Amino acid sequence: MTVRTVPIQPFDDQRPGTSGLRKATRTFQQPGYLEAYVQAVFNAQPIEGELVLGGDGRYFNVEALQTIIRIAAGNGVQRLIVGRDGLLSTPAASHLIRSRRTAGGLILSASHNPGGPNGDFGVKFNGPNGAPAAESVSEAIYAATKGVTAYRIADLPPFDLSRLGRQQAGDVEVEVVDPAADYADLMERLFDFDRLRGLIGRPGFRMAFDSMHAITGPYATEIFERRLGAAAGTVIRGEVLPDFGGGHPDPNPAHATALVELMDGASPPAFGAASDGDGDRHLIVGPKFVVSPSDSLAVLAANAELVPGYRGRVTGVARSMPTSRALDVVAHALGVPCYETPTGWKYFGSLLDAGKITLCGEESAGAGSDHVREKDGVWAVLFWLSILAERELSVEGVVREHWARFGRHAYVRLDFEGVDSDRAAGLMSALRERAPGLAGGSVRDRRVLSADDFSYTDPVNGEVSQRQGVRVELEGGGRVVYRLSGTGTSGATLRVYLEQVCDGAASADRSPGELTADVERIAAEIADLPRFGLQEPTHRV
Ligand code: VG1
Ligand code: CO
Repeated sequence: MTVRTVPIQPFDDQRPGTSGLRKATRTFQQPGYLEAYVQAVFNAQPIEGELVLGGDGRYFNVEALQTIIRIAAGNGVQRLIVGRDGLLSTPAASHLIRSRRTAGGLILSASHNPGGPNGDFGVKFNGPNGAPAAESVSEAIYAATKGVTAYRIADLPPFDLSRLGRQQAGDVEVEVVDPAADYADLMERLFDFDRLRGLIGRPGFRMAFDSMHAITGPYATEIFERRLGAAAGTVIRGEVLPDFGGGHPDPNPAHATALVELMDGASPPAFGAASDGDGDRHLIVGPKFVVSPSDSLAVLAANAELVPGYRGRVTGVARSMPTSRALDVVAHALGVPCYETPTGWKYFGSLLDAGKITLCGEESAGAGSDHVREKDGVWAVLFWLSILAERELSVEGVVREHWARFGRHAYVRLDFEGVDSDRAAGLMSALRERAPGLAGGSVRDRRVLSADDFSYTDPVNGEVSQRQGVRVELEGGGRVVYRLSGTGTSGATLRVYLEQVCDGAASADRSPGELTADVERIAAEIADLPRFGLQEPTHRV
């Protein structure tokens, strides 16, 4: 096998964000761009052993995989496990890394960002525990990108990724695996599939799962239709398309409009769900009722005793800082600790590995557990179905009962997209300066209990992550969080997270928008949003 060393100029924009390196597809297609980044990963993190490879099926996925196989070979990797047709959902890749005891994996995805030649592409590196590279490793990769002067690539013919089984070329063996099989087996070990079949077979029960033409199509079809017996057609938009059908595969009411319309229409299914580009997020919808992601996480934790895989074994829970504090209330009732981490799954890995937490999640519709080291959309849907099977309640009934018992944390996120990067940075630095002085005073007649820029010290490894977002806690159960997105590919996205604790029963018929209106006015005043030209958000989710 011939290995060539190809000289290259380093690129200066390869810093991984919230979840790996995410850029416009065209950026990734520049000569040497992908190669330089992948070489930097190997330079920062030499791989001894097998590597898992797969992606969410977006445009450029297969070409990029073939290149990565050759660079991996050039760097001494002799065995790779690849999903058929280059497909692996993020949680399934995490599972393969763990179950096959490999040295790690590369997942090609830009998750909820649109795909296609004019869309986005991404690469993330997960370590041998199956978790996204920790911040320190991501920083080491970034440092390596600045010093990459050449990449090593093996001269190999392309592998046939449509054919299951092992193939050898040069010194390299590639094993092509069914992307869904091992993952579906894992789900069968965690959930009681007989009970789920009972629910799905009940007269009158119908469900819809919207794969948004992204990676969960094959997984949802295998699990819901084949293994659980849901009617053909339960999985909608199940075919994986390179441009996700032109859509934006983010499972929230702003983008999963087909599902929300179905659930709002005449004779809707009893249960609706959707997942994102790479299959790690979930949206749960009942007839005319959308579950807020932070509530979904709290509901899963509150009902963990109903699921065989979690009965009697929840040691602790965690949520990202902007996620509503609904989870904290449940943790208190369960008598287990609740950790607050920065945004991004990489911060949960150490807590999961150390057994400090069993369940965790984020307001952006990600929830997961110690079964893998990523968030997991199909898993969350199976968890919800398990709750419905045991509790004889509708989706709305489960949530209303949750609110009545634990209180309600009304929640809205405002996304201001396409903000000029300098202006966004100016807004955040003004906020950082102003925050400490707010505590003890009042804004619009509400007292500010505390205000700071969130800093996190990992309780397991002591790593410190600073400047993770400005949070302001208000008297009367209000909270505002401001941070800049780390997954966008052009300009800046400012996220403003609004939360208001309410009486669960009394507020049940009111919308999150109404309930957070006062907090929203305070949020605009504190950050002086109008002065920065930010009147109306691009989305409210
Ligand atoms: C967003 C979400 C965050 C999530 C991240 C990756 O990051 O807010 O909660 O972990 O996407 O999710 P940001 O920095 O844009 O707010 V995914 O589904 O893209 O892997
Ligand atoms: Co995702």
